[in-house]
Amino acid sequence: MREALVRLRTVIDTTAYPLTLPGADDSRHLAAALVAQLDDYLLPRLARLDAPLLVVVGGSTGAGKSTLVNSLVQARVSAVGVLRPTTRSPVLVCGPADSAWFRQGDLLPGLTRTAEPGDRPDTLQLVAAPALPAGLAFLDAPDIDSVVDTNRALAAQLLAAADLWLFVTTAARYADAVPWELLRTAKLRGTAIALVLDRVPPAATDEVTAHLAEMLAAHGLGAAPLFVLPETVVDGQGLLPGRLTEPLRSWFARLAADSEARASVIRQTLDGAVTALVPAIENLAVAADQQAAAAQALDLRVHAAYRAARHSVEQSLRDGRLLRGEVLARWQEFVGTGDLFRTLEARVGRLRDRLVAAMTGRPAPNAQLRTAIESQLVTLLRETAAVAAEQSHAAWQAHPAGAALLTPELARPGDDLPERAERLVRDWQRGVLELVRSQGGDKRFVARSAAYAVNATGLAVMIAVFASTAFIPTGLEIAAAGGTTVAAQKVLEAIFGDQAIRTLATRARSQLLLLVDQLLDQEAARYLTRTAAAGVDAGPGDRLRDAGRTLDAARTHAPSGDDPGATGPEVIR
Ligand SMILES: Nc1nc2c(ncn2[C@@H]2O[C@H](COP(=O)(O)OP(=O)(O)OP(=O)(O)O)[C@@H](O)[C@H]2O)c(=O)[nH]1
Ligand SMILES: [Mg+2]
Repeated sequence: MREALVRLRTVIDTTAYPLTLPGADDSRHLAAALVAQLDDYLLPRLARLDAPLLVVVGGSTGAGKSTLVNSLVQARVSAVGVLRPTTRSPVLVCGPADSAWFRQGDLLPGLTRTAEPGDRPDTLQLVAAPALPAGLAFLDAPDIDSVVDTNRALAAQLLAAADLWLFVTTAARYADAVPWELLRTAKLRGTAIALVLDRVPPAATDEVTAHLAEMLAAHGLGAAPLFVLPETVVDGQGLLPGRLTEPLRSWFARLAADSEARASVIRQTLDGAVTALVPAIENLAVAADQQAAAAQALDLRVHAAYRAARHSVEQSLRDGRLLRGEVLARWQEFVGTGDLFRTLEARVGRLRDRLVAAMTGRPAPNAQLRTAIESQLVTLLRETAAVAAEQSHAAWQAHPAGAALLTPELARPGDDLPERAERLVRDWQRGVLELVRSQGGDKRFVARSAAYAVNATGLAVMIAVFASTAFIPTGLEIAAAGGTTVAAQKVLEAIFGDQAIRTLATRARSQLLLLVDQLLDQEAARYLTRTAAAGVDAGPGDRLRDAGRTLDAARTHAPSGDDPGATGPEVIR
């Protein structure tokens, strides 16, 4: 059982709910509360079943909790006051024999033990009271419905560490909502409870007691003993008259004296707390799975946007869209004014050879064409990346978890995108020339391919990549109208008719798309790293459920007889 709980603690502690989803806050709190309860109570209690029974005194502010604790131990161990709330730092009173156990700090290890009164919520003042029998300790907690946040949180934490809740309410406050919420929790957890109805005006005793008893029965808490204390004046020490607290004191004295009875209270609360873990874990498992699903959904949206971007680049290469404007003009200039076009004849030799032959000795190929290709491609990449960023941003904006991860700059491509796109195109162009040089074919070609020829062929290959087949009319017959456009077309047709150029173009195209993929991957990573950094694990729900099943198997199932809670409490006056 202990092992199962230790394992469960690790799993709960390492499961995060970082994405902003409905209920994620609740899950984070629940997980933190469970880890706290395991550390504060379940693990130390399981390790020492015979440790003293801890009664945590809880209730609304001013109900008289501190006064009651002081009265039960016959000493002013906890400050009482008129300023609400008075108790801010918990005070634990035990018999001298039990001091060592509580001082040792296994229980509620997060609270620093002190001997002096204080008002820090992270300390626990320990007081030994000779009037208190061994085996029993009272913890005076801050108010449960406090205006002070830390008080409320601390009170809940302390109640989760109790073997027995002693709930203190008053004739004026017993119907308040907050105590009943906590009592419901206690009932769900199977925590052992006793109640004190304090400061009851004698005339109203029957009515108020009956009503409270009714409420308790309706909440299934009828089995809890209910102590009714009439309104009274406190003595000079601020203590209640002994005769009024006598029934409570003797009830606790009997409990302290009877190790069987104490063990049974402890078992009840312990079993209840462990049993309550099972649905809580399922709760967390569902939330953890939602986190994983949301992270995945966010990633999918980004993948979809950047896949579409890649597709759009591919499409632009295929439909000849890039072979327009400046690029086309430069290409026409490049081929139309040189010997290239003039030497071009249908069905004559290999175009590549002719290209080389025609261009040998010409001035350097048009650097402007290369620049035009570069800027055309860079523009395409920038536009495509902008669309993908916008789409991803819009998709995340529409998702609560996505919106929380967004920052404004994600709506645009990365700042360094223009630079990277330019580098990409230059790298690609260099790669194409390298390809022409190395894959250019036979020795004859290589021998002839001076730097100039390599450049010319490289440009033709780039144009072929841009043109793709879609741009080229299928028939080779072109109306013999003059003009450079027709000339350029013819050259393109010839280029596409040339197998070597086609092969080179296919490779150059793949290389370009590979570089584009890398570029877009980097762009998408700006988003994907955010979901990754949020730290949602894969399959977190299963890990939790698995740990829950192990615990369930280790659990000693308490026999569930008739629920005595529905009948009505034993009222002690
Ligand atoms: N007359 C009368 N006064 C009481 C009784 N019980 C408590 N008081 C007074 O009510 C005030 C509040 O009592 P505390 O014991 O400090 O109340 P508490 O529940 O500990 O309050 P917090 O620490 O603020 O949560 C003090 O002034 C007490 O003296 C009682 O039975 N009769
Ligand atoms: Mg108090």
